[in-house]
Parts: sequence; structure tokens; C-alpha cells
Amino acid sequence: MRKISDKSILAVFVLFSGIVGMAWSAMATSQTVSIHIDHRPPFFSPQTVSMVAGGVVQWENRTREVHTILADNCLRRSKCSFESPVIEPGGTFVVPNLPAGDYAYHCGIHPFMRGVLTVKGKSSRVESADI
Ligand SMILES: [Cu+2]
Repeated sequence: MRKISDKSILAVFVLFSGIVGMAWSAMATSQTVSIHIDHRPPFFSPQTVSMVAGGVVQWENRTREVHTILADNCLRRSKCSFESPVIEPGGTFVVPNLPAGDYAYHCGIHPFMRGVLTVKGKSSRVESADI
């Protein structure tokens, strides 16, 4: 009797976590945020971006010059959230699965080019769905 009961609890748990897992991964993969690199201010368009954790950020170089994308925290040596190689004109740089947090970044070649990326945790998912 007890054995059957344990099994059904396990079955329900597996089913439930499977559904939640599928729903979450579908949402996560559905969000790709695109940021254009422009030759005019504010250089990153949009300059301030908010997204949900689990999504993908993509920078696209729409200028005729090379650029890099460098998280400001890379300058502190302790941690570097993302750092691109040189992005050629027409090229892209993609960062998947950033943990929640605020990420100020800049172009390593042109430090005056600055932007901010905010990654929100799963709990603020509903709030950001309105954007
Ligand atoms: Cu640049």
C-alpha cells in the first residue's frame, strides 16, 4: 500500500516537473534580445535593455568599423561576465543564459560607447512580459 502511494507521488512529481521544465525552456528559448551597434549616439540601440534570465542577447554590428563588447566588470579582474572578440562589420556577438543582474558594458575599442543590460530573475517574468 505504502509502496504504491510513494510511486504515485513520484509519478505526479515527475509529470509536473516535466511540464514546468518544458514550459520554462520554451519561454527561455523564445526570448532573443537584439542590440544594434550604431555609428551614432547612443551607439547601442536600445542602449538600456531589460530581459528575463535564460534568454539570449545578440549584438549586431551595423557600422563599418570593428567593435568589441566588454562587460564593465571585466576591468576588475575578479569576474568577467562577457567579452567578445572583435566584431566585424555585419557580424554578431551572442551571449546566452546570463544570470540575473545588471550588466554595464562598453566597446573595448571605443570606451565612450556604453550600454546597460538588465537580466531579471524568473520571479519578475510576468512584469517584464508587458514590455
Ligand atoms: Cu567600438
